[in-house]
This record gives sequence, structure tokens and C-alpha cells, in this order.
Amino acid sequence: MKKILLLNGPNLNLLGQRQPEIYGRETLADVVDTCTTLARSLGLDLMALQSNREYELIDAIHAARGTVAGILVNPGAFTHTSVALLDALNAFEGPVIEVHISNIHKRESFRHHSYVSLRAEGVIAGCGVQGYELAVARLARLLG
Ligand code: CA2
Repeated sequence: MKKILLLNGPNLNLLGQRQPEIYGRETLADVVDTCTTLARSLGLDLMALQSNREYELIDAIHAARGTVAGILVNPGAFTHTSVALLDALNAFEGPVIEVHISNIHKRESFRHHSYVSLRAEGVIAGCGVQGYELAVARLARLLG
């Protein structure tokens, strides 16, 4: 079974606990459970990591090289700041799908630019946590 990696960046551990009007009521554990089940039904083995530390996300991307077929990533606020995350993703050989729960283009102008989008095969934004399921389905299609 091909492995895929779901990465979530800073503050996404708070999903379901704060700002439900923006990020919904589901927790990150709910999202990971749903995506794991969906991935398995599509023949993929999903591993997940959330970190508030940029270097841990970068290390996870390095470790994914040669072992993981594709990456789903919600980089959180690192989306808009991290050339380092972009560089790490550029060193990964498989497809990358970027997910944002909110529609970043409908929010403050500093959220309109994404470094990660320069690398991502696809970007899903504004679909709530359903965006993660859409991203799993897209990755399965790209890897099929
Ligand atoms: O819409 C998204 O998924 C974001 O990646 C979320 C980031 C934000 O900085 C990006 O611009 C867009 C923030 C994640 C914060 O997550 C929270 C979840 C619940 C409660 C508080 C924060």
C-alpha cells in the first residue's frame, strides 16, 4: 500500500476548540480519522503529523523522501512566510496538495500569497475541513 503524509502546521491543533465560525467544529483528530478511513478505502496508508515548529515539518518532509508517495499539507500561517518549507517540498519527489480550511483569498491580503502554492500540484481552499477529504481523493487519483 502506498503511503501518504498529512501535515498540519501551527495552531491547527486547536481545530474545533476556537473560532468555529472560521474553522468549524471538527477537531484535528476527527479530520485525521476521516482522512485515514477514506485513504484506506482508496488503497492508501495515511500518516499524520501536526506541529507548531517549522523545523519539525521540514524534518518530516525530508523523512518522507523515498518513503512516502504524496503529501497533503495545511501549512497554517507558514503558508505565507516559509521559504524553508517551500525548499523542503521542492526536495520531495511526489505530488503535493495544499489545503486551507478557510478561503484565504477572502481574508486579509497577507493571506493571499502562498509560498507552498509555488510547489503544489493542487490547492484547495474555503471548503472547510471537507477540503482534506477532497485532497485525499485528488492525491489518490494522481497516484493511481
Ligand atoms: O485556512 C486555513 O486552513 C489556514 O491555513 C489556517 C491558518 C491561517 O494562518 C492560514 O492563513 C489559513 C491558521 C490556523 C489556525 O488554526 C486554528 C484553528 C482553530 C482555532 C484557532 C486556530
